[in-house]
Amino acid sequence: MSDEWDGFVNELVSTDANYGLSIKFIGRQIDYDDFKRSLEVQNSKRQNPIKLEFRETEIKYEDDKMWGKVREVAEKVKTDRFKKLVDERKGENLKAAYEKFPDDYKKAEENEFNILFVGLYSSGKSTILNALIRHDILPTAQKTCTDRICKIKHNEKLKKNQIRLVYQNNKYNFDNDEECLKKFKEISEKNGDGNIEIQVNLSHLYPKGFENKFKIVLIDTPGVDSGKSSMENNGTNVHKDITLELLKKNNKSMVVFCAEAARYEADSISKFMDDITAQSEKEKGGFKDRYVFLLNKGDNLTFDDDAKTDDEKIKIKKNAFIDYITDNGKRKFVPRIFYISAAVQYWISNVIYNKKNVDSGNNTEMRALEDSYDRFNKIIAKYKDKKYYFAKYADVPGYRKEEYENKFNAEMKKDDKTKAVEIQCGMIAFEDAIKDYIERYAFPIKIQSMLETYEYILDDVSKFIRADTKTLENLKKEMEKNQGIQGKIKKNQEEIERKKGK
Ligand SMILES: Nc1nc2c(ncn2[C@@H]2O[C@H](COP(=O)(O)OP(=O)(O)OP(=O)(O)O)[C@@H](O)[C@H]2O)c(=O)[nH]1
Ligand SMILES: [Mg+2]
Repeated sequence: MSDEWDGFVNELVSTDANYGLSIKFIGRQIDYDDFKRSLEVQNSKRQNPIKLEFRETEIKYEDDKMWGKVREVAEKVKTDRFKKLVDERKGENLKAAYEKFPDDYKKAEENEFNILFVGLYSSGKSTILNALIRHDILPTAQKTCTDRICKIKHNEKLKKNQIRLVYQNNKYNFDNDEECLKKFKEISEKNGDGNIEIQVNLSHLYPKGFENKFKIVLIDTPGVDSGKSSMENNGTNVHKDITLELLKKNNKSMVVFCAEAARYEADSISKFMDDITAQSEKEKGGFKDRYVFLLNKGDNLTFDDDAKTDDEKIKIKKNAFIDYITDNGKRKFVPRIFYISAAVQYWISNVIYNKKNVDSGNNTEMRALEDSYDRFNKIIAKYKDKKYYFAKYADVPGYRKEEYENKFNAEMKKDDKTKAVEIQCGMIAFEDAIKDYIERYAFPIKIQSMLETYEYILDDVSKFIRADTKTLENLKKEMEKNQGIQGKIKKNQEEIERKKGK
């Protein structure tokens, strides 16, 4: 298949056909929007666009309604009448579960949506996070740097410049990045226990209408292959263990795996991939796209083969990476890959937009970041025909790429080179992937977590009361159907992207 392959529409309707396509859709609103947009983009690219008709659209499984139903059942489980039923049962497990239920339920309802940043040391996790949160508060360095887990939590009450750091029950408030970074380093340098929590306003990472539904929590982890970690612990890599443990505990979170575009081979990756593959095989439908792979430091990427076009070279590199992490296809796993340069995004967000003062003497880290920015600009300038560089190869739906291309052209017209370069460096595409993921899955995941807090209790007690569990059974059926449909649409989209890539 060639690059001109445009997906479904062309597959179903031949290029010279003069008939239209009538589509019946049953599913969630968000999937419908996605699907409709994809088909419209495909159609607009045809020489003879056909008439697309969306009819008999049946929007099912509305999140808010489902939330209401799960709550309704939970309230029933809390009643005295129900408690009496539990008391009458003999099982100790049931009683223990029932005792834990209110707390578990409350936690699931308050739901934090975790995004875990894992990967090799010095691959740029902390730099990526600084760019993502629009602050410069996580220490970054060319040597092994992060040595404990740091959680960055959304706090809607904080203003754009405000930061709160929580460590061992102490709260420190800052209104500028420098002070916070200083405190962060001070705590890291002491060999004390405990993880650091940062609170900032992360509104910009939420899709519209989702801010009140859960808290986004970004988690920075130490590099899994860190030399420092092994040396200090008799050769055992504690960092890897911490991270694997975290990965297991957060079996519903989004996982962002970071490596360098030009250096990703390491023994620890293999173990990681085995874990991830095993986990993802257990997961149904769309939850699979909770794993995202970032190939960072794209500004360092060199292409040695002059006979090939730039497009071909990136594709070859991407395929080599896919072969590596899937062990040449042995691991059944479809990775979503994003080439990025966090340094470029960091420079644009913090230095150019936020006007950070970089004249801080002999700062090698800053100089290195600036070098990356310059280098990237040179690459972009060299390829005059390059439209949107890394964003073009990001594993996002086609309509997103259309958006980047249009935006890029508009910025170039306005002669805003910074904004144009920002699109090219790939971070915007990655941020969109986060938003899309949240919009599509975070809420169903929350509902499912709530359901899980009493599913077992209800199953057990159901031997007594049929009426209440009927609601539960229906709910479970709906959840399953819902996931099935998401999975199917996702598969179609992947198919489209895959064929396009060939
Ligand atoms: N050239 C280039 N360098 C980068 C980029 N992103 C990060 N770096 C540099 O890579 C080094 C490591 O970055 P960190 O963000 O500390 O990496 P990390 O993954 O958090 O490292 P650990 O915490 O030690 O695991 C720093 O010197 C960064 O400036 C990038 O996109 N391009
Ligand atoms: Mg780090």
